[in-house]
Amino acid sequence: MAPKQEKSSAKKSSYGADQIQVLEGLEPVRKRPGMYIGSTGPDGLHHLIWEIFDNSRDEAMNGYANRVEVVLLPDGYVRVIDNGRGIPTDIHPKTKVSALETIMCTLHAGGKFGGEGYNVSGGLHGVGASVVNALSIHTKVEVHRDGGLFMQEYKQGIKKSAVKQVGKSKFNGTIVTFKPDAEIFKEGTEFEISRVISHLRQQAYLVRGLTIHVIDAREYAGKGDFSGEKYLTDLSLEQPSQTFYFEGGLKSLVKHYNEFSKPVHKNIFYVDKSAENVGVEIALQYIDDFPTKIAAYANNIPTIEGGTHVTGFKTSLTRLINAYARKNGVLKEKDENLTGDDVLEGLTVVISVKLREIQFEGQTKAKLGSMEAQSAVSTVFSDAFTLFMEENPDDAKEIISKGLLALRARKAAKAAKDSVLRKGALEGFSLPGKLADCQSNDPADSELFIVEGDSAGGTAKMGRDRVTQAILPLRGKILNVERARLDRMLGSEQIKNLVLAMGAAIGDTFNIEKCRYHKLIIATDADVDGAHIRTLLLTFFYRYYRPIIDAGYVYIAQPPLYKIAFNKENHYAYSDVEKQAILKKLGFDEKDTESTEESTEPADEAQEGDTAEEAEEKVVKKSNKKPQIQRYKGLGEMNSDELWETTMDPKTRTLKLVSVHEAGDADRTFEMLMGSEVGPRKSFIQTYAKQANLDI
Ligand code: 1YM
Repeated sequence: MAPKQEKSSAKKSSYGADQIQVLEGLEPVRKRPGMYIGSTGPDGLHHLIWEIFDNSRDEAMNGYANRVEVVLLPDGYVRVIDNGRGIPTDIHPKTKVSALETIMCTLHAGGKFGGEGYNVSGGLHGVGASVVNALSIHTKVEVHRDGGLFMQEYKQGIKKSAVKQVGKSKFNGTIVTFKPDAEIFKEGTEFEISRVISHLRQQAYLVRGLTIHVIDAREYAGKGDFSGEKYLTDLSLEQPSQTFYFEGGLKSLVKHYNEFSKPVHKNIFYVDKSAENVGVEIALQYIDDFPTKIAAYANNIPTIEGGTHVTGFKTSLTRLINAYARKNGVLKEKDENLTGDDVLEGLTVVISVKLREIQFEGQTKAKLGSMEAQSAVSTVFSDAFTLFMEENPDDAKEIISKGLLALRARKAAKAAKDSVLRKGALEGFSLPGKLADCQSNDPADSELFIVEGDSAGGTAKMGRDRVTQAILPLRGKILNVERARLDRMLGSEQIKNLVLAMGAAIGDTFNIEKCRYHKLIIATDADVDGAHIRTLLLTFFYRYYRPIIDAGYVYIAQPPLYKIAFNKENHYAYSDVEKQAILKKLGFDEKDTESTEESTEPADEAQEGDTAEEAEEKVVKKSNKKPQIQRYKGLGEMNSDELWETTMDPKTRTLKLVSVHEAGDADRTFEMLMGSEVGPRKSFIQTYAKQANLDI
């Protein structure tokens, strides 16, 4: 395709060949490719595309191009096209060769972009087109510029001939077509389209208004050779292709990140301004969840380890939110400030800075070191975010409530730790009186049943295998207090007993090696209180004993929901479906059953013509009347044999292993239950009241 000229190419070319610094040849690149592209594996291979693409993208960021196409061609070729000014082709005064040739055939020649705009070139090692050229078996550059079409080809970085004008052109732009050298990329030269797409999609977010077209034309072999322009002029739209264009830039990216979460405020904050010659673009929105997502870029390079721009942002955010909360009386004089961590909870933010001179810390370029980025981010963000909060008071209110919730949770956790760790609280390490311990000293064999209520505790004590099973009853009442907070619970005798029984301490002194049981089994009733206590215990484990969950020590007991007594035998059902199945097996329907009394209605008479089984079934029905179904609401309703048989006997019971994921859900549920919103709590209790029996 001859690049079409679109609206953005209005600025005048600013480049003159005399601006290029001339440096060494390309042998070092072929000798030690890893030094220039990181590796010669798939990462390095794909890096070649990013390098060429980066030049087009820089041209777009400087305002001269607004369209880039990346095409995977048959035979391992890649083509990158932009509608920028075209790489200059005039003769360099010192070297007496074309600027294009200098850029393609010498090392470190691509970096000087003059004083105008940003020098945002900077792939992994800031090397540019010459490295790609050196590592390709064949490269061809076509430049549409100054009314002409110029061309040069290379083999392993060495030119085949001088830059030639091969025709006229009414367009401006650059086309680079290259085929990675299989001699260098020994692991293979096959590009992965999904990887290309995901990288370029990301880039499209970072350069607002840039259209990136990705085409996989690899299957399209046979029509014309690679040097023809047919692929693009005639055929590109028949190929599987994707186009990325994000009008909103980083705002669109935040929206994309938060797609499946519930935002706590409606408007996404967005700013794009410069200060101290640093371009700063930031978009953010809070979601109703805990994790913080910070995506930071410097000159479009992901800075995974953060750096000065992230520091500048975090400091300002904390300061601004506290200032706003105080100004509006949400935080009173005596209240303590929200911390950095408080204001980060649930935050999705993308920070992108553009600098002329960029400094990274360490070798990987994963952390920005440029100090001017810190103050620039601080300046730009402070002004814009203050304005945002003033203009969007509803959003501001939600953001601050979110921070306050985090602060409360943090204080609760600290209070809890202090109270449990209070000097002496765990001293002497005597086991709690409530605990009916097991005889075994081997944690791997030992189980702790955490049972709701003294009465169920008593039954469990009688039913258990005392060699391996310990019972700790938790008094329901205390834990049942609907609105009690975790800190108070931890101050409670009940939870302290649990901590002592487990033997692994808590907080800084926690040591999983000391855990006295490798199975901690939560056994609560199948009702709303039970669900509540289970949520609380899971939250407790999630917040204070995550490694114990990770180790797979935490379980939920699965007591049966129904006892079906029939013909002097007991059957247990753990779900409604199972109840139906058992009844069916016994030859009954739900309507034939009784929940309490025995039926007096006559059963069918056996008739002649019945099969043997039918006759037998009817006899059974006749002689034993209807099955009785008992619904268990609590563990205390079972006798010790029943409890052993159904819930505790390792040979017959089922236990549900608790995953971190599940405990995390409990933690969120807990927050919801303890939070100030009444609505969700009410609906939780209503749902649970209905579901509790199905759920266990
Ligand atoms: C498909 C790859 O390389 N496009 C591209 C590169 C350059 C220019 C335009 C450009 C830059 C400038 C002036 C300038 C480059 N120029 C240089 C150098 N696409 C692709 N498009 N005129 C044109 O920055 O002043 C290096 S890259 F060094 F010659 F200026």
